[in-house]
Amino acid sequence: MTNEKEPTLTREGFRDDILHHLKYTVGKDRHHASVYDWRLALSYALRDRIVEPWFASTKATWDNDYKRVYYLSMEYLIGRILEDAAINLGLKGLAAAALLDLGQDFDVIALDEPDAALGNGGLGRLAACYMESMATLGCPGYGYGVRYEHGLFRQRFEMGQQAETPEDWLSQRHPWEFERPESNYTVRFKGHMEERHGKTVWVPGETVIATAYDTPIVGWEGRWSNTLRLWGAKPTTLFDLERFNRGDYAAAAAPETLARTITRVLYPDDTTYAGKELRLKQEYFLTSASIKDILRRYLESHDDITELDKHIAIQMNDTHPALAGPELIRLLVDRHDLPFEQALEISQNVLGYTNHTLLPEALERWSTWLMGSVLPRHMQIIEKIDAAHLKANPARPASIGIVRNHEVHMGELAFVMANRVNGVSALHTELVKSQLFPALDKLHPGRVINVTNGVTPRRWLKLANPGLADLVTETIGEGWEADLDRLEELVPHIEDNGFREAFMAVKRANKAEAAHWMKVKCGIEVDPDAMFDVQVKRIHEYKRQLMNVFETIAQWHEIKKNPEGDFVPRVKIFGGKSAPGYAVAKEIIHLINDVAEVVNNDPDMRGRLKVIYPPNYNVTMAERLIPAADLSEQISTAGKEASGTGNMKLSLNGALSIGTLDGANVEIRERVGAENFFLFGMTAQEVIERRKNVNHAREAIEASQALKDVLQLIAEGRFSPNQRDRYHGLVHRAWNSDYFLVTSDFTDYQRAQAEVDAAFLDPDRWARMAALNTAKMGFFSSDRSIRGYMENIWGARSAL
Ligand code: CBF
Repeated sequence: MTNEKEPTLTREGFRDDILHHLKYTVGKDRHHASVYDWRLALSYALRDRIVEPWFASTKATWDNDYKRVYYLSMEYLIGRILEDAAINLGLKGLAAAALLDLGQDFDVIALDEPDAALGNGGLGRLAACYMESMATLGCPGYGYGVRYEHGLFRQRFEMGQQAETPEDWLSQRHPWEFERPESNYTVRFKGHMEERHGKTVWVPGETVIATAYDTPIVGWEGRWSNTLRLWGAKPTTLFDLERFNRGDYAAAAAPETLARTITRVLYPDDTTYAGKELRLKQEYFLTSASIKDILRRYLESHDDITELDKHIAIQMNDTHPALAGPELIRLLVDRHDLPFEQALEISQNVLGYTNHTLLPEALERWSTWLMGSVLPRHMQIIEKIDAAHLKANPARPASIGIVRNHEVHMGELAFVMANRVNGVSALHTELVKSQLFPALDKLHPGRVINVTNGVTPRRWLKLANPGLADLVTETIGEGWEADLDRLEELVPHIEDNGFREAFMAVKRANKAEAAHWMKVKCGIEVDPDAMFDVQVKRIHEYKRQLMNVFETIAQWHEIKKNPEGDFVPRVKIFGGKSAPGYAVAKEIIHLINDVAEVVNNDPDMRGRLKVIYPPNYNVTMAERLIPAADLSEQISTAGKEASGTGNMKLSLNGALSIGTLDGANVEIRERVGAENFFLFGMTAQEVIERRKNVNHAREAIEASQALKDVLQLIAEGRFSPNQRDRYHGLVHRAWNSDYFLVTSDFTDYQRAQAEVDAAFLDPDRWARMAALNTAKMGFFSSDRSIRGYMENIWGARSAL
């Protein structure tokens, strides 16, 4: 189904659309309109253009009874929408021209949009890329999520330390969504179970209403559009009038407080009991409203609920929505009177589960007590699922039960309830089979499959790097945006001097722009001809920002020892947030900032080394920094990064990677060629072996004078002169525990960094390698990933 191009849409016509919305939707006179008003008017004018394909797509799905895919995710790291929508509609040029006629600048207006950060990192950004790719491929689908009032916190640095303040994206009008007060569901919590006339009845203790907000997601060239449906919470009773009249205002507002609390923030700190309960409620809130909505839609055009699995597929994005299984069974049994066994089978046939992590702390477990008190009916059903699984698999070892040690294991629940479980890179999938779920994999051979992650080239090349996108189009013609494998056609051009020069000129321009931005944002001047060495991602021990800082210190020390020496100038750029309760990661942030302070103020470092750490890394900042990167730091402890997607975005934009054999690095290296990837470090297997040596850290440090010096300098307080013992704990851990093997990989990392320097000193070689990175990234389009899901998991067909 294609959306017919609108022959009538002209610059003048679009200008009138903007003015119409400015006047009648925003209610502003053009002579008094602010940038915000213009942004709203432009957004509404663009949104109008999405409505046609959106309606057409929805109608086509109903008319043809296409299989629908439902993507359940607690996170969507959407970023800004305006420019993305304009590009996909093919209207960016027209919009910019129309605005110009009105004395406005498209770029200024686009910059005014808040960055919708309804996610923490990779998993949420992946969900956003997948929504866009599903729309591009015409995969009839819905994304379901939570409309958090406050997204991921805003990060500031106070004396070098992370401070968090609430993010406030909804304090302004959000022009992309349609509120659907008529689409609402009551979600229940707590209470108790009763047997009535032979039926189990759940008498809830608390209720809230989930109400829908729909954002149309338009695919490339506006050919198809899907819906992202986010659930907001409303109280079931507005307030308790009797209590209010008695003057007990706080108690009168209790229902509203419960509702607001549920959708107030992304990931409330769950280190407390109250936090855990809230998190579980959030997960159930998403799941329950979504499953009810899915069944309602299904029953509008089908009579037989037992045929559900032929018409829909539901994907659980990690274990967070794993209550989808028990909730679906509950509705099929309690509301549609199916026997438990049949409900179980149908549910298993529709559900898929994507695992995104091997980290034990990220695999959710809930105490049976908490689950039983918040969701008493679900606790019963989970026990029945567990018992049914054991009955069907009597050889199942006790160690892999869903309910064990008084806890519900959501990974096992999701695995048992899904017909397909997928890892997100080839290596990760092998580790899911061999380390995470070995016994379940043995019981269900073939259930675990791989779908390597991908990123949308529309946002991560066309939007983020217009210079490179134009060069690609000039070189290989149009069409690569929806067929990224065509980047391979760049390969012969890499032999051409002119192409390489043009390629590096784009990079140089991006770096100059980023340098200007860093000057404004951080007050630090950097040289665009220095190597931009970039590590942007969440701050976590396994991602080993610490190793990068150690190497920075080693470099600083080298320059100090030999101030007249020749050094390849580098700008070390960090970006990322730590979870608010993660003390060790916060200490790493502090250290990076402390090192930056010393390095950037040291006259010996001029023109050689700078450390930049702009606060509040988000999608928008990524769009700015990634196109400017020369070097991409992908240095996690092997076996810990499930895939990574920043690694793909950076390579796509012509950065060379320095990395371990972890996650999707392995596949990136296979594609760009070993000679174009700076590999170092232990393999996942070697990591396991290395840990068996209890003295691994001590031995590694003793073997490296550079590392010994680094630790000594930190311990002496050279980077924390006002509090010399600030990092004693950190240094002590490096010597004595070092679970993530920073010290054991450090020497090899330094060796690889020296190779990076040598390559950078040969600009022609570097240009070839960089261009080859871009040319070889076709595989990492999220379109390829979504095709994999459609074929191997969802059984869904493209409607286009
Ligand atoms: O699969 C998407 C990403 O998910 C994570 O961010 C996650 O939150 N589990 C992983 O850490 C990434 O490796 C992965 O790319």
